[in-house]
Amino acid sequence: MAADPVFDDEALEAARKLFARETTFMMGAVRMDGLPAPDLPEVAFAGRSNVGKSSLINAVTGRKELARASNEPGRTREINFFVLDERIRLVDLPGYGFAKVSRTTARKFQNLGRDYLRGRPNLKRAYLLIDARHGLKTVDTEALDAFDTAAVSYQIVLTKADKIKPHEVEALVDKTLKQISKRPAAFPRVLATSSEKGTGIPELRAEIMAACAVEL
Ligand SMILES: Nc1nc2c(ncn2[C@@H]2O[C@H](COP(=O)(O)OP(=O)(O)O)[C@@H](O)[C@H]2O)c(=O)[nH]1
Ligand SMILES: [Mg+2]
Repeated sequence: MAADPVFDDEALEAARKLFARETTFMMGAVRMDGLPAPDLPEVAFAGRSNVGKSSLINAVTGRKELARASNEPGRTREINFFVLDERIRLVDLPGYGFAKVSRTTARKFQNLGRDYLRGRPNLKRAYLLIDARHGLKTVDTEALDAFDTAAVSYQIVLTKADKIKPHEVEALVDKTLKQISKRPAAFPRVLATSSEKGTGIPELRAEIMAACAVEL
């Protein structure tokens, strides 16, 4: 919802074409030593459970069932890897802020996510998803701290923008930009998306393409 479009029509069209190519589920990993070799650029999606990570991966790849297929019980606690056009890996990190699991169990998943973020040499950018109805919560702030500590470039993506009014989306983008302005690893753009309506999806594709420095 930025006033100046960051990507021109050509960049958006290139990204549309790239993401129209095949995306496949590669594998799930439960431990750091089970990760695929770091031989492709990766972007990772992080956020609280239910924030809309799987829906967003489905929306950018135009595949309704892709991430849901990996969303069976157990799978959401793994790191799931999807490969686009055999050139970019999209990484679905375990959700944090579980209400129903013990703190120890929750911490273990967070550690896997944190270890991944800390130690992944081919990670080009992490997307931290924030529910547009709620904005940044304390638990998200902890995730931001972890990103900043790990010096991983991350970008905030608001999800479910269709659930609030357009002027509220704009206000939340501005507020969130202010909240992250002093964070060293935060990318200075906030993207508002709706997987339901498709809002912001072309822009997110272009962001990913640019972050991975991939050309058509
Ligand atoms: N209205 C609306 N609902 C969404 C959107 N994205 C996700 N949801 C819903 O939010 C719930 C959680 O989504 P999911 O992608 O499974 O979240 P995850 O746990 O982060 O992977 C599901 O019921 C989705 O249908 C969106 O853009 N708009
Ligand atoms: Mg999910």
